[in-house]
Amino acid sequence: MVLWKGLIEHYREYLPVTVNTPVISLNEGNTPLIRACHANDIITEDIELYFKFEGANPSGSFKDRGMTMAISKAVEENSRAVICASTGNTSASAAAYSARARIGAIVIIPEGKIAMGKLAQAMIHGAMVIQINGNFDDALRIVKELVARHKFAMVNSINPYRIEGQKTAAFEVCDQLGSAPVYHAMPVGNAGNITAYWKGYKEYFGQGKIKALPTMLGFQAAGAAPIVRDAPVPDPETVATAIRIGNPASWSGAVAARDESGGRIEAVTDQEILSAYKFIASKEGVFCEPASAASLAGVIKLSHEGFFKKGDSVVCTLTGHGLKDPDNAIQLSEQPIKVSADISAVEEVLKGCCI
Ligand code: AN7
Repeated sequence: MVLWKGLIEHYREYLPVTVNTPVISLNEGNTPLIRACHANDIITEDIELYFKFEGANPSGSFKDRGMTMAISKAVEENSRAVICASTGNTSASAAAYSARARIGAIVIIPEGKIAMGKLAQAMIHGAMVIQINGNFDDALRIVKELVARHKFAMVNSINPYRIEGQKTAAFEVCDQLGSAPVYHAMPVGNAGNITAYWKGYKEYFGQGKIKALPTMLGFQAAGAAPIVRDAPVPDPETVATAIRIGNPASWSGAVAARDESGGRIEAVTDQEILSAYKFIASKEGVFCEPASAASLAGVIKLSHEGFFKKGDSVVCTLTGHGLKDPDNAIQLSEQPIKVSADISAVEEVLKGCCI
């Protein structure tokens, strides 16, 4: 058996690490690329649809790819504490890797607008959790001001090591498929991930590992779609709290990925997001969080416009695990049937079902 040692070890030659970098890893990466089996239900054209399930990372989101790099470099540079603003997943990941590295983590989050599982993670890993009476954009502004004054290492995706780690997801997709997909679809919030994937694909192309580049498709929530509208959104709002961001830090990276690849960045409504979210869970057996489903919601929307061709391979990144946000799952599902604890009561509700 060959142990997967995490993405820094696996893709070391592509990453800015040296023999002196202490690798802080939770064996992240190597996530499944799952072929959709019911794509025909929702997509007009006969495409090959795949999910890159990043919820299978150790803290349950793609953020672990960037965080193994950012925390390893922070330790190499003798930082004692890291800081980030977050809609939840960055804080969960930063807290986990900081715990492992035995350094402090400070996370600044919007009060009441982060999914319960993510808050639980930051707390149990021992981060200092500061909730502000504002949104993610306010939190990021405060973090930027703090790092200008104090000696914290900032681990938001403005930190270039985060992008370096996250680009390995594109490498994995190519290694798993044997080529780049024709289209790569993903949710866009702070826009670090689309920037990272595009960098990864270009590097693999430059190394001759793939013969063609994919076209990048990014999707923002309609109530938080600054890149689509080409202007910051002062009060972003969406059920997909992970991407409730009005002024993305990697805005220009996302625009470059779109334009260089000849792709699109479009908006999807909360209803479209939730319907894709339910489809992925109830028809494909994959539980992702609502923000992740923006990728498939966008692919469905484009398919209705006749965008794809028969046989196109389309990869949707499912960025985070559904367990992070149990409240949305419970609210959108049929409620459990309550009966007394005897077999006849249970049989009564089963009548007309399967017996
Ligand atoms: C599940 O945790 O910004 O476009 O602070 O958690 O790279 O920001 C999370 C973002 C998509 C968007 N899906 O990625 C944070 C944070 C999930 C996410 C995104 C996020 P970017």
